[in-house]
Amino acid sequence: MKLYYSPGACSLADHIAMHEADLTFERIRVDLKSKETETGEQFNRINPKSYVPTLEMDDGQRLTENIAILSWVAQRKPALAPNSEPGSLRLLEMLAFISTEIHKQFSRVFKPTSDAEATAAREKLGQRFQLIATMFKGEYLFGSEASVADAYLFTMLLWAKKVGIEVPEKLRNFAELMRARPAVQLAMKHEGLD
Ligand SMILES: N[C@@H](CCC(=O)N[C@@H](CS)C(=O)NCC(=O)O)C(=O)O
Repeated sequence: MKLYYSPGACSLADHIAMHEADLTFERIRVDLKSKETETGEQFNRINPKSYVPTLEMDDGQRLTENIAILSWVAQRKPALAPNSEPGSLRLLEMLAFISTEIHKQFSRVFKPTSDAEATAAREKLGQRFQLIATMFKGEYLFGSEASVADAYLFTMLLWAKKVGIEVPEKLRNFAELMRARPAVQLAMKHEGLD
């Protein structure tokens, strides 16, 4: 199994989740500017969408999209999904919120078409982080155990820190808790992140 990733990109969430699930996999770094892999392949040929993450299964099938890959990882290790009813839908709901309402909003911060757009996106992100902080059922999003959605949120919090977006104390504490997890430390080490 191969995970195509770029250091510090959203694929870090999948990388962390795969370690949390104790999966054995190869990591292939992708240069998102040149669209070349570290093995010298044209990434567009591997994933015509041309973005990470991309997961290649041992039978050659490829899975793309954070929501799908993280859901797949949670199916491999059900402890990484909430166990209260309806667990899989609550997970999907959370992954969709993080993906469409937080992750995608960062594009407008990283590559704004105007200063006004960047300001509006930062404001929106601040509100969304405030909101997600109220959704926690415990130390982690779904209670006392980490889920694949926590790996995704942690990655978004690294981005927030990088661009100086203030987040509530609950999220700062959560990020520290995540950072102490062996799976997170391993993934960050592999990606050359602090
Ligand atoms: N909808 C995709 C978006 C993935 C995405 O935005 N990937 C970024 C890195 S965080 C990327 O590879 N961007 C390169 C590009 O779009 O050219 C998902 O959620 O998996």
